Amino acid sequence: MKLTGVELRRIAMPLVSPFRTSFGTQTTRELLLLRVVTDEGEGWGECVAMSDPVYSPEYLDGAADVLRHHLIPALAAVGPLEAHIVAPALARFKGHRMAKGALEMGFLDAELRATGRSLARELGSVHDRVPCGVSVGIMDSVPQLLDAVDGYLDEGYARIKLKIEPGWDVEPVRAVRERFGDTVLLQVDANTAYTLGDARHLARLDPFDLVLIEQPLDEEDVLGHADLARQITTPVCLDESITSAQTAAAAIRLGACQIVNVKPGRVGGYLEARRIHDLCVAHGVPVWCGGMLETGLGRAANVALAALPGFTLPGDTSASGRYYATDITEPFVLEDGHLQVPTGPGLGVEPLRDELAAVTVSTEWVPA
Ligand code: SMG
Ligand code: MG
Repeated sequence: MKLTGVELRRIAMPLVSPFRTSFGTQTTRELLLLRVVTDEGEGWGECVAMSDPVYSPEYLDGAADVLRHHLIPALAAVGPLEAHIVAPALARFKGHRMAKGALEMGFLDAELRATGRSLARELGSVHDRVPCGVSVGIMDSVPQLLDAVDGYLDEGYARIKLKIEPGWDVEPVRAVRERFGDTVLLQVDANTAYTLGDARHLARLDPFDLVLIEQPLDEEDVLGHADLARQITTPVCLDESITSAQTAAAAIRLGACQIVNVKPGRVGGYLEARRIHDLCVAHGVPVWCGGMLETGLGRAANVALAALPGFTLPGDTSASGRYYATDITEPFVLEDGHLQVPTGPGLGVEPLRDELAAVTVSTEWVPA
């Protein structure tokens, strides 16, 4: 394939309800979509960076800038391209994994569409549907939280994840356990809101039989997570700290995580995400697929990844309706707590013209 150019499309999707985490509240999800145009056809990539660098160092304007000025020109200078060459061709640029991952995703989609292969098959999926969890934001009150959880359980979600922060942790977990019982798969995500000094406090979550606690400490505090893991019985899962197969291997060796959250954008793409899956399988470490409030495009790819054999826990692969009244693709709808894995060529889904136009803020053509 030869790159013709990339269209960078900024979109803004209103959320069905505000989503509050330990680092802030979102009411609209801004995203950057990439339409990768080659001499053999087009593919779609989705950059999961957020508007502000509060989940990770990347942010949308920065991602657009590095794509425009560095990543796309570097790929344009490479001869014939295949998706698996994208990451090595961009390796001399440090970081910017979400931007790189979006570009690789666009090439993967283009290549697979051109050859009639599905992403799920290409990655090595073994299921035709995947069980889904839901991430529940921090609320103003416990009754409000219980109503939200009740609604999600009614919809059929197979697992509940509560966002936590200091002041919103033990009580909401206790309340959910008391109201919905011990059989609900329940886990928590702190998005780095604690320090190792909070170990005794976090041990108060131990009696609630949580599946895991996700990223309690700073993303760079891998040793702190290893120390914490020895002081609590809830399994520690890393999200923000796992930026590559290499950092995953180190975290596992150090005992910093018993479970790994894989987000393709965070680790530079679906091919690196698969390597992390393979690494975890080799170490007997359960993995699950995280989410970044993707549109139907990123959701399709996440569901394909989540169908790999090592993904033994339900992911944050919720239905489109969890976040968006209208998705830009045919919506993903929960059936019996599961989403169907797309089987068509490439991502297996495409943006709907009018829905995409309705949320587009700007487009920019970056020629190769
Ligand atoms: O897509 O369902 C989703 C989002 C799940 O909680 C979720 N993601 O740290 O895991 C995480 C967060 C990151 C994004 S929060 C704005
Ligand atoms: Mg997380």
